Amino acid sequence: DSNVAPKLFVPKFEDYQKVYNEIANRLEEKDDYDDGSYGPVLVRLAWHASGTYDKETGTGGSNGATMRFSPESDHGANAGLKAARDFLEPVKAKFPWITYSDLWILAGVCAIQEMMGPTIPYRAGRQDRDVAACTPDGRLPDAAQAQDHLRNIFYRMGFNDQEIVALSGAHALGRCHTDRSGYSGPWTFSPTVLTNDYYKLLIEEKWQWKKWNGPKQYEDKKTQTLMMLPADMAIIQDKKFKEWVKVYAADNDKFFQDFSAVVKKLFELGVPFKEGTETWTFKPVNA
Ligand code: CCH
Repeated sequence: DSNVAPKLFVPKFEDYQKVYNEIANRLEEKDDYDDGSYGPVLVRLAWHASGTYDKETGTGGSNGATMRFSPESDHGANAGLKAARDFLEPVKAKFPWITYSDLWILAGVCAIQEMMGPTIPYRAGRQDRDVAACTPDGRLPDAAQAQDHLRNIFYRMGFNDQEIVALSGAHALGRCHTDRSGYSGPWTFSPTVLTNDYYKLLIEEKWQWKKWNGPKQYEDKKTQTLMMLPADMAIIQDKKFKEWVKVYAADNDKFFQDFSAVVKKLFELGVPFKEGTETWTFKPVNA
C-alpha cells in the first residue's frame, strides 16, 4: 500500500553499541599512530567539541559538531583534531544514521573506556548544526595561562574547582605536538592508559623550565622526558586546586569515580535531550 508511511529507523542501544564496537576495533587496528593509539586525540576531539559551552548564552557545546566547519576547525586550539575527525569518517559512512555530534562524543567515551578508564554513561540525541552555530575563537583554555584563566574558562561552562582538577587528569593521556600546539612531549609514561599518574607526577616529581626555543613549558628534572604546561602547573600552585590534586594522587578509585561524572557532564553541556532519554553504558571490547 503506497499510502503507508515508510518506517523510520529508530536506533536503539544495540545499534549504538555496534558503533562503539566499530570504533574500538579501529582503535585496535590502527595502532601505528602516535604512541600507538588514536584514543587520546579522540578524547581531545570530544572535549573541544564540548568545551566551547557558555552557560550564560547557552551557545557552544557538543550539540552541533560545528568543528566540521571553518572558522571553528581553524581555531588554534583545534590544530591537529582533523586526525580524529578523519579517523571517524569511515565509521560515519558505515552507520550514516548517527549524527556527527553523537559520534564524536561516543568516540570520546569509547576511547576512555578502551584505554582502561572508568565507564562513562552516555545519552544519545545530539543534532548536527550548520556553520552559523560555530562558536567564536577563545572559548577553550590557553595553556600559557594560570589559575585565574582556568577558573574563568571552566566557571563559564558551569564547573567548580574540584571538577576542574578532575577533568585535568585527562592529561594522563596523549602528548603535545610541536606542529599542533607548539608544546612537546607526554605528561606520563603510559600515555595510552588512563591512570591517576598525572596527579602523582605533579606532586612527586621536581619540575623545571625546559630550555628550548619553544613556548614556555616544564620538564621533569629526573628524566627530562615528561612535560607540564603552565596551565597544568597552576593546579598545584593554587592551594584550593592542590587539595584535590592530593586526593586524586592518593586514590585512583576516587579519581575514576569523579572523572566519570565530570566527563559525562562535560559531554552533555548544552545538549537539549528529549525528556525520558535513556542513559546507557557500553560494554568495553578491550576489557
Ligand atoms: Fe588538554 N591539551 N588541555 N585537556 N588534552 C593538549 C592535549 C590533550 C589544555 C591544553 C592542551 C583538557 C584541558 C586542557 C587532552 C584532554 C583534555 C595539548 C596538546 C594542549 C596544549 C595538543 C597537541 O599539541 O597535540 C589546557 C590548557 C587545558 C586546561 O584545562 C581537558 C579538560 C581534557 C579532557 C577532559 C588530551 C587527551 C590531550 C592529548 C591529545 C593527543 O593528541 O595526544
